Amino acid sequence: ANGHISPSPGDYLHPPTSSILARRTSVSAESIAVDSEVNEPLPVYPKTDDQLRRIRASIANNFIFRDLDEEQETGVLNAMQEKKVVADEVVILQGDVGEWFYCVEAGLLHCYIRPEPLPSTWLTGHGSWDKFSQPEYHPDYGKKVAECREGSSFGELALMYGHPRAATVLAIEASTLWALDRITFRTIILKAAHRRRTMYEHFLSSVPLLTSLEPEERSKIADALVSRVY
Ligand code: 1OR
Repeated sequence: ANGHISPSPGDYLHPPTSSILARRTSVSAESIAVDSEVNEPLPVYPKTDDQLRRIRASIANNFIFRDLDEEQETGVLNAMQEKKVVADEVVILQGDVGEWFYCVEAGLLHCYIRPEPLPSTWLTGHGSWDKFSQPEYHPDYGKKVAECREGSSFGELALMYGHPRAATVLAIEASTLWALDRITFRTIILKAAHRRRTMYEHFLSSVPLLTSLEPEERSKIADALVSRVY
């Protein structure tokens, strides 16, 4: 509550494992020092009613925002900045340091992953890498792994794990994005997700049918839970 909570050793970042990448439906981030940055004043960029309406529409069906209460949502909306990108613009470059999380209001972007370190045959353009000339491969950025359209978001992994950007995100069409800074993302969104996960893990541990599961398995179920009120 006072912003000086010391995270326990288990509260620190772990590198994203392949299982985390495979289930990008979670932002609970295994364990993150979510309380470490709460003293930072969060940015506020005034918005028109039209901009607020457009952001709300863009995040309405995005699970990343599902845990926010009204005050937290206001904090996120305040901190967002509109960013227009043109076709062929690189929004995120694999390997860079992550500073922003992006929501897509309109447009289309592709995510690509290339092997690191780069095979030498890639640099010379010879050898057995002819598959990179196939449509699903970008000659510089590698294999296409995802598409980001209206209502989706990207750029959360580097902010969650403090790791270099895991993919390159390239605008295929001119696109309108809303960018959220790292501090606001961690302070509001990750914290809300962390709180949600802890609450559901606790609840799930009391369900007899699930007692034989590993904690890690219960965490995955916690992430997948959706509340229904009857
Ligand atoms: P970031 O901060 O690492 C690049 O910056 C972003 O690309 C990343 O966050 C994700 O938001 C987005 N693996 C890694 N990053 C992906 C992937 C991905 N898809 C989208 N991004 N995939 C795993 C491939 C083995 C594809 C999962 C469907």
